[in-house]
Amino acid sequence: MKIDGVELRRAAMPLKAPFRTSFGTETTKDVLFVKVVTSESAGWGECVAMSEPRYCSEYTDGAAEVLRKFLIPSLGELTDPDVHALSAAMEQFAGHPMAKAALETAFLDAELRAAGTSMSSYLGAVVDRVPAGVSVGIKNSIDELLEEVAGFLDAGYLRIKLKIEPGWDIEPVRAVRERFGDDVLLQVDANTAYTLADARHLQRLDDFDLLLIEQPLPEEELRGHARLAEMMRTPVCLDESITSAKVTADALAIGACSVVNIKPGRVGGYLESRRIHDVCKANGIAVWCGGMLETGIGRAANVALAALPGFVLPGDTSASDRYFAEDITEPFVLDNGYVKVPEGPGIGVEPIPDLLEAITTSVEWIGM
Ligand code: OSB
Ligand code: MG
Repeated sequence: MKIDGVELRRAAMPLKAPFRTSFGTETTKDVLFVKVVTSESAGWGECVAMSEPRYCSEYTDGAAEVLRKFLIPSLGELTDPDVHALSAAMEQFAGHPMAKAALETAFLDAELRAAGTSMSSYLGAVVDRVPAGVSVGIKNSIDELLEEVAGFLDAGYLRIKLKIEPGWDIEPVRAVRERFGDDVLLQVDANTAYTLADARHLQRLDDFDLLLIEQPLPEEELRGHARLAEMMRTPVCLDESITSAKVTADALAIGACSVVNIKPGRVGGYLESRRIHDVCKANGIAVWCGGMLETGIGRAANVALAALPGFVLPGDTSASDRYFAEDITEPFVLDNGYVKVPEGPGIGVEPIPDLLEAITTSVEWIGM
């Protein structure tokens, strides 16, 4: 398979409502789509970097630059590449996992489409639908929060994740438990907003029977998480800290977490995601699939990954209408709390040309 070139496409997807976390508020999703065109097919990837480097060091403009300047040109040296060769070629450059993941996924999609194989069967999926959770942003009031959670439970979501930060933690969790009961699968995500000095405060969350607390401490603090995990009954889950299969193995070895959020963009793609899944499964550690407000392109691949056997908890694999009034692919919908795994070749969905054009802000072609 010969690579003819790569299209980088920037788009602005309006969000139905602002999404607030401990690190900032998003109102529009700044997306970078990567389309790889080969002698036999074309494939799509969605870069999950955000417009500003707040969740991690990558950001959309930076990802576009590293793709056009280093990652895409490095493929020119490859003759008849497969996804492993492509992935190896990108390893000469440090960091930038989200940019790498987008290019690797676009190529893998093209490769699988040419072979007539679905992403889910390629990765090793064992189910044809996955349970959907939803991530609920920080609100201005408890009333607003309860109204939003009620809407998501009515829609059928099987698990609720509340974003927390100092000043918005114990009371919102208590309010959701009191209003919706103990049967709701409930978890929280701090996006690194606490320090180990907050351990006594965070212990108060133990009263609410949470599934897990996600990334309470900064990314580098594996030992801090291990210490916190000893002090809390609530299982500690890592998101930002999990940057590779090697880091995952180290985190598990020291007891830094007992649950892992796998986000393909954060770890450099679906091949590394599968390795993390395998490490966790071999250690009896539950994993679930995180999200980065993906459009249907990124969502399709995430849902395929979430169909692997180690994904035993509902992911942030929500329906398209969680964030978007109109997705750019055929929308992902909730059916009794589940989202269907696409069956077609590759990621199994494509952008609808008119809808993609409508949100596109720039297009650039990089020939080989
Ligand atoms: O920490 O999981 C996170 C969104 C952007 C950046 C980081 C995170 C999130 C979410 C939303 O929690 C996940 C989603 O619904 O796509
Ligand atoms: Mg998180």
